[in-house]
Amino acid sequence: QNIGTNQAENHPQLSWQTCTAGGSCRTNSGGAVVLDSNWRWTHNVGGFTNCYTGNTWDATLCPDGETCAANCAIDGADYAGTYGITTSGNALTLKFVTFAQQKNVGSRVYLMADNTHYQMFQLLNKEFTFDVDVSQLPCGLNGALYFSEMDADGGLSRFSGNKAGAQYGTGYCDSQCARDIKFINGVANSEGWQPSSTDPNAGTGNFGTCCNEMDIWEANSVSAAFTPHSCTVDGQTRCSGEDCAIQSRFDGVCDPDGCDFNSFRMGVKNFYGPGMTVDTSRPFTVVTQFITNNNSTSGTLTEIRRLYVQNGRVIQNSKTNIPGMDAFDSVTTDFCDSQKEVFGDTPSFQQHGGLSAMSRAMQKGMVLVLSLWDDHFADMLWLDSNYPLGASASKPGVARGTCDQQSGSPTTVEGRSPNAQVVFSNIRFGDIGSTFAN
Ligand code: IDC
Repeated sequence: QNIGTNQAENHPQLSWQTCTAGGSCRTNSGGAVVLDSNWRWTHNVGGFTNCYTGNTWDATLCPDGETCAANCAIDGADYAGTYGITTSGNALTLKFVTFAQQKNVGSRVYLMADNTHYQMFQLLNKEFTFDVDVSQLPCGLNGALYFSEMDADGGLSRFSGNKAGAQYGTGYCDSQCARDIKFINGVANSEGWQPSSTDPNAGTGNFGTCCNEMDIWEANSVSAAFTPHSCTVDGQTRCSGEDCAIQSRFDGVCDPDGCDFNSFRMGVKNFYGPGMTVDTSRPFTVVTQFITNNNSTSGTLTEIRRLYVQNGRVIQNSKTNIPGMDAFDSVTTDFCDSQKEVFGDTPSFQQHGGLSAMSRAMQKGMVLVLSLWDDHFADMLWLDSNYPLGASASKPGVARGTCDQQSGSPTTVEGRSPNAQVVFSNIRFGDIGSTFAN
């Protein structure tokens, strides 16, 4: 996994702020985003021959994972032209479908501290805030902002086969143990690669890449969720076999479902949406607070709180309105236990370490991920419609939003809404209460 030099890599600059109690925020220098390596042109070292085309590997350059990594390079990106990624001051826009020489769908970028390192965030006893415009995100899309427990250098120092590092967006991991990643631990994931039957640009290999994940924001204009996901492994970890949950969803080293707070799913159907309490036809501010047991950064995570600000008004999160549940308005162990029990869901979050595992990842430091995606596995119905298919919408936990069950197929959304986009802006991080006007 070498660096390709056919196109210069220039990270789009993105300014963001650090705030301290007392209310002062200062702009950090050097803020920028980098495109994940999976989206990049992958070709032979020093040449123009594709190592990977569409959703298949070149058998000559890639007879096995190690040789492939040694033979292949990932190149620089034309952020705006190829991928529809632009920044202006403190705002990042991710466009959905971009037609250049080829069709590109969605993207994933990471916040950088410098040219070769991701910005690490230690979230305990802190507050993370951003503004978002979801008005152009219809059913089936997900404009996501989240944290993954990736290496600061993308794995460059840990894996000799990885010569590209964070500068080229390597080292991704998440709690789904992503198996569509082309290089993991400096080795190509070409062995056992199965091209996707529905995605002309994706496939899955024998390996996956797992780590703790804190989904601050997974949303479109109809529904939103925030969700911690835990793992039994520490830091970015490659999985194979059933550790990647290949046969059965809950067999892996990470928790795929998480402990999700979606206001609609938690029984308040007029809270989030166009013209609602949080009016998604206009931009708004999303505040997330990571409360610890001793109100200090040395404590352990006990609660994840959510606030919104719109038109200068602070909006408290909706309160759970589900028979058999208390009026929870935040994610706590009690909320997770009660929700899983009342909805009849598998408590895989708790089984993989729950808030304690999340707490350890937050103490260590996590990387900020921003992405726009559509869903080839479940059409995003788990976020914005009734899910699972076939279950009665009146059963608590099934209804997650007002989208039609036919609305979210990638073919439909890419065809009907290629110009969809999300804008994330004004990222602020700091002491509790310091990042927004009360
Ligand atoms: C969701 C996760 C989300 C992930 C998505 C797709 O929270 O981060 O991207 O799955 O894999 C279910 C669904 C499950 C949901 C989960 C929460 O099967 O897909 O997880 N959930 O909505 N049934 C009950 C709960």
